[in-house]
Amino acid sequence: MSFVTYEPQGAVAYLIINRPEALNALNSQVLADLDAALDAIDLDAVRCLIVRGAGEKSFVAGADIAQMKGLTKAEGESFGKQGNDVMRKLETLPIPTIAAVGGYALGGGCELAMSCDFRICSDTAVFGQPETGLGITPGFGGTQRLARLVGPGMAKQMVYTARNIKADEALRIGLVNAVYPLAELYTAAEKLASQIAANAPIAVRAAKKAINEGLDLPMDEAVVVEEKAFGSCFGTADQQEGMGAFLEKRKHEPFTNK
Ligand code: DAK
Repeated sequence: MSFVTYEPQGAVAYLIINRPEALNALNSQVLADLDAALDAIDLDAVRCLIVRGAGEKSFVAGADIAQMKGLTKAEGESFGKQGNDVMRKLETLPIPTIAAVGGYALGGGCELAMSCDFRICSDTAVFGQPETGLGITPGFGGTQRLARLVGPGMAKQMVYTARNIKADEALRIGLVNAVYPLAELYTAAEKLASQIAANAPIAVRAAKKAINEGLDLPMDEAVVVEEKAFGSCFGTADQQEGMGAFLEKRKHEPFTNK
């Protein structure tokens, strides 16, 4: 049985970390299942992915502490690499991804959420990087993505103090885009995902790639990345239909991903 459930619902799909008895903590089997689930996504059919945890209490409460406790230095590095490879696969998935965080997103859970394009959360959500309180550093990109998202000062404060923050603070520092009552979280995620899925997929994917790649580049090089992304949309059926519909003052036909 897999610890990750994949649920396609038309153009939107859910990826659910399904290990509620351990608050969805990530052991190497969960990471392997996540890796396989990402590989299995039908990128022709799915236009937006929602990542969530099973149950009402937790998104993911971190990497599995019970598994990590006995690791040697070499095994720790290998576990870190397995996690990093999966997070990077998620981050660079061609389609947009939304983390819908209902409850705990700690350590590896915060890192999983940060590997998505953006995050929304429940008012019960708790974020944090508790690793230094466990005698380790954050290991699935937490020392890298958090600083890029909320700035180095706030990231360092969170990592050094290992203090958890609640949803309202996560919103204030820009770690999440919006907070909803838990009962409304997944409906809100689906609404956002449907809005994304209704736009031209080639353009949305090219925009994602351009934003991600440009963030790591000096502006002179970043704008060249953007020019290539922009150019790649021209001549597509969706560009012709989108612009044609505007000029003809009508609603565009559903985009075809062509
Ligand atoms: N790992 C393993 N099991 C966990 C877990 C975790 N991270 N979080 C929760 N569980 C398990 C609990 O052990 C408990 O199992 P049983 O005792 O029932 O068998 C079950 O989930 C329910 O948890 P609690 O009974 O503790 O539930 P509470 O409501 O009382 O508390 C909590 C919820 C989220 C506050 C608490 O469970 C908690 O503090 N959990 C640990 C949170 C945490 O510290 N997360 C960060 C983990 S460290 C690296 C690679 C990776 C990493 C770092 C470095 N390199 C290679 C460099 C990643 C590190 C982390 O993510």
